[in-house]
Amino acid sequence: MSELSKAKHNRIKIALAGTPNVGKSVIFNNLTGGRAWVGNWPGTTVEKKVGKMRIDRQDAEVIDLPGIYSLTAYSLDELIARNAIIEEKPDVVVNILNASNIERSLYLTISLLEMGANVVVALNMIDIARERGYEIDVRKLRELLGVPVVPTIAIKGVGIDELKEEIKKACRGRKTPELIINYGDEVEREIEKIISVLEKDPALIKKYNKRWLAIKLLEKDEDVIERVRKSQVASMILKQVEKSIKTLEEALGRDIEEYIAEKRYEYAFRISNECVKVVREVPQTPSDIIDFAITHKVFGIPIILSILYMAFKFAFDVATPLVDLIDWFFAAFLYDIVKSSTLPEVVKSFLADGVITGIGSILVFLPNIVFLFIFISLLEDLGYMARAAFIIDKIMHRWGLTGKSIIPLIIGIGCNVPAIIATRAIEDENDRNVTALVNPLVSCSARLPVYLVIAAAFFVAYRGVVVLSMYLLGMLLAIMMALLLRKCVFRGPSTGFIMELPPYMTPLPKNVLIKTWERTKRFLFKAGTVILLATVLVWALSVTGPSGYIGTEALEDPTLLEKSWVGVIGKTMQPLFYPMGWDWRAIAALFFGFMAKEIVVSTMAVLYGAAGEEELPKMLSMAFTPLSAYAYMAFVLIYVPCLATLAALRGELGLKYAILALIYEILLAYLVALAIICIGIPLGLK
Ligand SMILES: Nc1nc2c(ncn2[C@@H]2O[C@H](COP(=O)(O)OP(=O)(O)OP(=O)(O)O)[C@@H](O)[C@H]2O)c(=O)[nH]1
Ligand SMILES: [Mg+2]
Repeated sequence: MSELSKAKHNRIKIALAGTPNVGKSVIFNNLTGGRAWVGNWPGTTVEKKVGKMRIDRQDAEVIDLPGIYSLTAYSLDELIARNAIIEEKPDVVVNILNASNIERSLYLTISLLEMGANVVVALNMIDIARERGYEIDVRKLRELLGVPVVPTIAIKGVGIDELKEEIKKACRGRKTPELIINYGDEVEREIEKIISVLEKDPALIKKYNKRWLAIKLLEKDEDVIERVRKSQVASMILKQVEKSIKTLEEALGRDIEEYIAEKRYEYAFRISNECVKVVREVPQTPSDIIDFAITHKVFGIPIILSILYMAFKFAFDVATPLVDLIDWFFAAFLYDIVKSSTLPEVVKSFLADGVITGIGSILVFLPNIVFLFIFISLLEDLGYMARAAFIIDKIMHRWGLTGKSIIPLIIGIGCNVPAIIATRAIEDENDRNVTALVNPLVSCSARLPVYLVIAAAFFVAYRGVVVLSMYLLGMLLAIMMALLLRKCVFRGPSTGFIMELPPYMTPLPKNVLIKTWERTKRFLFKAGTVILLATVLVWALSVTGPSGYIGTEALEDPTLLEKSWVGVIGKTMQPLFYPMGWDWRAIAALFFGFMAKEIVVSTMAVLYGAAGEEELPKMLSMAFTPLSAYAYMAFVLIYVPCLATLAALRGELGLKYAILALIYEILLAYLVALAIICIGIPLGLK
């Protein structure tokens, strides 16, 4: 082994494990100075994230993991967490408990201790426990578990230094005493028998704690059985396990797996009973009263709609002065500088009519998008998003859909890519596939610029309502498609949805800013890469055609532009959209928008020769009617997932399903746009 890989191999590993939404990522950020995504709902972290921390002048690797309730994995994210603990064998496992619900957190602690992990417990959220009138006897807890316990309030950094100290001590080799639950004489006897067979494979018991292996085998843990299968004495071990299970199930008259889990729950209950005291009766907190209204069957939905409407109002109104400023910068200032320069005509056109017009037409909406991101981050941290999921679940469940889909669907409002990755938290494969496949229907922030230019052209007075209607249409179609896919392609029962409502929390400005910045960064990155490239491409294909170079005048003269490559593309596709009556330039924009939806706007800006947030809507108001423009917005909402979303679908589900998403979306978009026209015209709409 080379020195380098040895050094890497020997690096101290610290894993953070705990139930969902307990504050693991906040603690990770505190320990490593990292920027792991923090959100007030379970399932924020679905991938492992690695950071660094200094221990005794050495770099240690800290791993943030998805939340788990036990070491039995059901969903992909749980599998990631479990493998990181079982396979990678971290030197220390920092187990984060929720002080306001210790009993629920302890099952995992017990599982970790049984495994023989070197555990340090962080008792987080003691502020919330206190608010709820609980007092925790930390000394007692330490005594009962036999491991260090550090009370923390991660968001305020309270207890973090002590936690670091305990982690350091644990790294120096102090081994955790193995926690031994007595499962009763009969079970213990069988555990012993299994252990004696396991001992025939020294390599196996060197790798895993033997008592833990024996218990897991009795629990019929498939993953552990697979590991044991690799042993040379696998058949002996499995035969003994089978015999033991049979003996025990006959003796106990019940499922052994259930029995073992129950013993652990009992143990957790006993510990929590001994350590938690209710010092103050808190009759009904304001949060309970608010929750009653917010999650109410009747009021819940109107409240969601009003909050969404407020989000758009906020994003549009507050951002207006900034939008004007950026608009001036691109459409007047930069544009004029280039146009009045002495550069050659082609270069001037390339820079001004191509790059500045195209990119400027997207960047003017940056303030709207940023404000929307701020609003979403605030709602997430406050704990409202989890409640919205709870309300929608009530409806979805009636239709045989899992409410677990809701969180990824809500994340999709920001961007569909992380939303598709977030589906990993869904256990059932059918549910996961369906949720990922319908996710692109949720209107992400990339569609916003399209709605905004069209709304500015036709629906100025009720811009908020029109934009909101697009988001609702997207959600509705996502739910309908999910139903259809569930009935036709992914048949089978749907899993239940158990979600602990997280407590309401005051959003931390730092956290909101980090999340807004991360989302904005993704948008800016897109503007600087794929959108810029597409803009250059559109410009190039506008000044050239089958006959060769046409000249930059094409961008000012529509009849000349028709002779360009873009003209050929738009004109060829136009008959397909005959019923919708769209202009060929708008159709060509759809062609390029395949790469990213913002490109629909930048392409239109180049093709209509209209820079700025006022000029483009003016041009569009001549090219569309309100009805055809509305149908166009719906088409843009639905027609294809962008390239990045397709790549995410391919990564998560495979190429076959990515293609399925592409095809169904194009068909659906066409049908919906056509339906809008066919319903609108008889109603007298134009
Ligand atoms: N009041 C209070 N809130 C906390 C504390 N620690 C974390 N939070 C909040 O709890 C929420 C969840 O925090 P995360 O760090 O995302 O939780 P997580 O355990 O990583 O969650 P998953 O990744 O979903 O498993 C966030 O809103 C945090 O701001 C604490 O000690 N007190
Ligand atoms: Mg997390």
